[in-house]
Amino acid sequence: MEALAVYGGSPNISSHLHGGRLERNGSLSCAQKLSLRTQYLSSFHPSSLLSCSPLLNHVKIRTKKSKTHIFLPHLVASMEDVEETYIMVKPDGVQRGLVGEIISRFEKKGFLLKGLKLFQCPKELAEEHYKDLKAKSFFPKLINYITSGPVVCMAWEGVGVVASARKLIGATNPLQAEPGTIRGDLAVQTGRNVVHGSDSPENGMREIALWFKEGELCQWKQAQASWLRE
Ligand code: DAT
Ligand code: MG
Repeated sequence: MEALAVYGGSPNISSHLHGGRLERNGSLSCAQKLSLRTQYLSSFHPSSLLSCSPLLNHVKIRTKKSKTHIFLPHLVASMEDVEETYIMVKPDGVQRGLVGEIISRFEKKGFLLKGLKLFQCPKELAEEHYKDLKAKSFFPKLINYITSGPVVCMAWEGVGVVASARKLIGATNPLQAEPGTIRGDLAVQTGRNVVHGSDSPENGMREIALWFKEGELCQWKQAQASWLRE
């Protein structure tokens, strides 16, 4: 058996998923994506755990011999772990000229940038995005802040990207954020903490669907993919 290069991540599970019916704003709902992901993974029968499969046409495999096999559980595990997260440079980050610095942290880590735009957020969208905080006393100030100037919206993809991005971002209160994190290095106050990151894979999908329209996300493969994941 020869399997020299199996690209990790899921540019293809995503395009598979995005091939389905789209919601108003062009993205599948969390439930739709999870359901499709489950269907996709359950299509692997145990008897084909070590085989060639038409489902794997999208997987790039270079072989020395004519017959190719890959070990499917390994591939399934790597697809299962791929997540998407919504990262946003808040208006203070844009005004302070920190956009490049913040994008760079995620780029250097090796995540895949799928969507990027400068955007003036309307009040209704800010309220929907932060709806879980509606009862908080700081909610009106938070909405004013997020809508006070352009933000930079980003969709990032990768294995474990949600938790990793939260680590890169640091604690909500920048004074408690560790040095080396974005907030720890670049901010001093909770109400001006320069960047947002989704707090769960489900919210990652929800927020990307909220902030990006159909056609604004790009499916592509990183040239460096095989240097990031074995
Ligand atoms: P995070 O952005 O770290 O996920 P969160 O979801 O609890 O934090 O809150 C969202 C944003 O609301 C946060 O980035 C800044 C603002 N915020 C949270 N707690 C606050 C507080 N006690 N006073 C003022 N703003 C606050
Ligand atoms: Mg949050």
